[in-house]
Amino acid sequence: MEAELRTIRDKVGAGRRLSEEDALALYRSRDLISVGEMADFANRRKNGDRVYFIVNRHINPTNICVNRCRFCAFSKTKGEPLAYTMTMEEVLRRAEEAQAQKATELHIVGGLHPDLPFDFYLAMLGTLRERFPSMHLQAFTAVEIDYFAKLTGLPLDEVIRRLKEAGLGSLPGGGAEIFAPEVRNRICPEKISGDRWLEVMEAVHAAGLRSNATMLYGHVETPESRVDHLRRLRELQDRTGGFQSFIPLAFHPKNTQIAKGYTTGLEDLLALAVARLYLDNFAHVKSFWIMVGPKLAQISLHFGVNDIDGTVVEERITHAAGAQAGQEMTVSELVTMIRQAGRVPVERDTLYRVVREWPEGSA
Ligand code: V47
Ligand code: SF4
Repeated sequence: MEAELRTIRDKVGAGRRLSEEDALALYRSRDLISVGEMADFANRRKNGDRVYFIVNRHINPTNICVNRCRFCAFSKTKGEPLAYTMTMEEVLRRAEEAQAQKATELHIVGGLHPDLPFDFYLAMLGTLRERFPSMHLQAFTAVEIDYFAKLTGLPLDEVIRRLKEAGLGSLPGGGAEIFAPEVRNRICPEKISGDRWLEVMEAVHAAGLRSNATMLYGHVETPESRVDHLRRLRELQDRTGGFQSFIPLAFHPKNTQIAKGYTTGLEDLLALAVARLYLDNFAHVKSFWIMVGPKLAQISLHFGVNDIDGTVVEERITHAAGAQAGQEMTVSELVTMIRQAGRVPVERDTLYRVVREWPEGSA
């Protein structure tokens, strides 16, 4: 093992916090197995053998977006041929399907539409809550929450209060991308700053809602900017404790304005393992199998990951950018994948409460 890694291994073993230099050394290491072993150790100390998954359904009510980030193949400008906005009936039909499949969560994110009013989103949450009272509504990235504040002129905490009152249960982690301005300005110049993303999340946590955090990697960012991103997340988490899980998102280049190849298996596994080791105040590190593929998602369970997202059913954002994976995974496929990795599958709800466990030997 490299000398630098040995020092890091000692820290991990003693439960000591890693520095930014440590995280950088981990990203630069090619000793994948040693890094994975450390991440696996840190994960199992926290989560034992249990690996979570959720039965959920993604809904993207509109792809019309005024931001048009350079890495985004999903968004369209109003009037373009493939631009769409779902009617309430179309949203409800998807929610009904989710209910029939015993989903416990709807994951709802979309573009920043130039003329849908805030009331549209409040009505959507209200109707979903009324029709599906047991379904958790995980909706709107911090970018959308900021947009609602701009649209209405209301203060951030009032926007969040109204959404919560209408049925919002928690926030997904999207829109974080890479916080460092020199990278952010190149990949999504119109998007809110990293500082603002963190400010919105702080307000969300203060309102008593949990959220996730993400990092988009594999484009023009540097290892330093990734470490900076993780450092800012760890600092906010120290203050609020409101983040539930961290999900690294692998950049998919097709149909985007960023000329780059797909990420490799080594990059994907390192992104997950380094997050597990550096983000010592995050309980959960999640593989989004849609992005890394089901095979690597399974292997990642030995590289610090304790959560696989999810049944999903319909995925537009990564598939618009060339994702090769399917869009839906069944419960039995998820259970088999986790079991084969030698772990205990646990179906969770959004807040990580156990819905069902599959202990060894159970059917
Ligand atoms: O913010 C957009 C990413 C995010 C591309 O919180 C792309 O549990 C790769 O955040 N290649 C939205 N990624 C999705 C998201 C998410 C997904 C699953 C689970 C959770 C969670 C959150 O998708 C965007 C952006 O970072 N994205 N375009 C692309 N071409
Ligand atoms: Fe719009 Fe989000 Fe796509 Fe950026 S990533 S263009 S904000 S939908």
